[in-house]
Amino acid sequence: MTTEMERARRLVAEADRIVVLTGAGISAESGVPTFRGAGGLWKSHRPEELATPEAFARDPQTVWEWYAWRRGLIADCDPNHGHLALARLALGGTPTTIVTQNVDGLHTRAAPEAARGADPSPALPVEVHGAIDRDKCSSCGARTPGTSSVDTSSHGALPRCSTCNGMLRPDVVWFGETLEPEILSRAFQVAQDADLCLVVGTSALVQPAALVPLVTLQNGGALIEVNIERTPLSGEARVSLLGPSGELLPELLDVGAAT
Ligand code: BV8
Ligand code: ZN
Repeated sequence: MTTEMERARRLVAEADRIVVLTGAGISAESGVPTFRGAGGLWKSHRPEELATPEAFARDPQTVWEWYAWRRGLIADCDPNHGHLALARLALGGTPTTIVTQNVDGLHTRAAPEAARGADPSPALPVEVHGAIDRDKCSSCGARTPGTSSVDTSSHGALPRCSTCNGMLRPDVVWFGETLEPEILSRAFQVAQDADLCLVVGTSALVQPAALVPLVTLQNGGALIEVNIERTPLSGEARVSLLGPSGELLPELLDVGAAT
């Protein structure tokens, strides 16, 4: 009797081009809280409260406090076996592009770790919602490395751009903001070219990122979902693997979790 995992492994083995869409769930086993799960990031703060340009305009100190706290939390987290298994897939034979909604930078850190001295670039992700560890100037758009020690003691103490003195912000896409057009079109292009989409650890609620798997499906591709629960995409999946991605991805992608 063919198990779901065997069916999924065969789909991966037979795929010509793979696109991966990951969400906060892939980083849960690294210790990064998800957004909507129990004890999720947003339990303490609602997204409308803080991850919006309006919130930043109204109360930049509180928004910076939340991001500085998240930066500090993420700094203590490492890529897990799920990130590494995907990086090894992307560094292997089948052309694979990792598209992530996550801003935690863990896929970016997994790439060189998996490449072990080889060129890590095939495993570097398309970060459709930006990166929390980067700052962006609200005025001139200059991007610089961010720190988790942000002085939020007063409005005047908030970080400023060294070029134009504009207000710095975390280089992430907030609700109500459009994604960088060239990044979004690249994500849709690889989804269109793929004949297999692996959807890992996302509630598939946030648009337009959640359209990526549908683009692959519309072009006749197949979907494999890896999640600890069913989502709105589960019904569209050729195979739905229920369980933690840190355990299932090494098995699915044939890379031992131990390595
Ligand atoms: C846009 C960066 C055009 C910030 C993020 C009203 C006004 C304005 C816009 C809208 C509106 N109504 C709807 C919209 C569109 C809105 C949207 O989609 N809203 C949703 C909530 C309905 N989208 C936007 O605003 C986007 N821009 O549309 O621009 C526009 C402009 C104006 C007006 C209209 C349209 C911008 C969206 C980007 C938001 N920024 N992040 C920050 O992080 O601070 S999104 C944020 O959610 C994170 O990036 C996160 O990745 C993402 C998606 O969440 P998930 O990754 O899926 O995480 P979640 O916690 O939900 O789920 C975790 C999953 O993992 C669960 O399924 C769980 O079961 C699973 N899991 C848990 N553990 C494991 C696991 N799976 C496997 N293994 C485990 N161990
Ligand atoms: Zn500037």
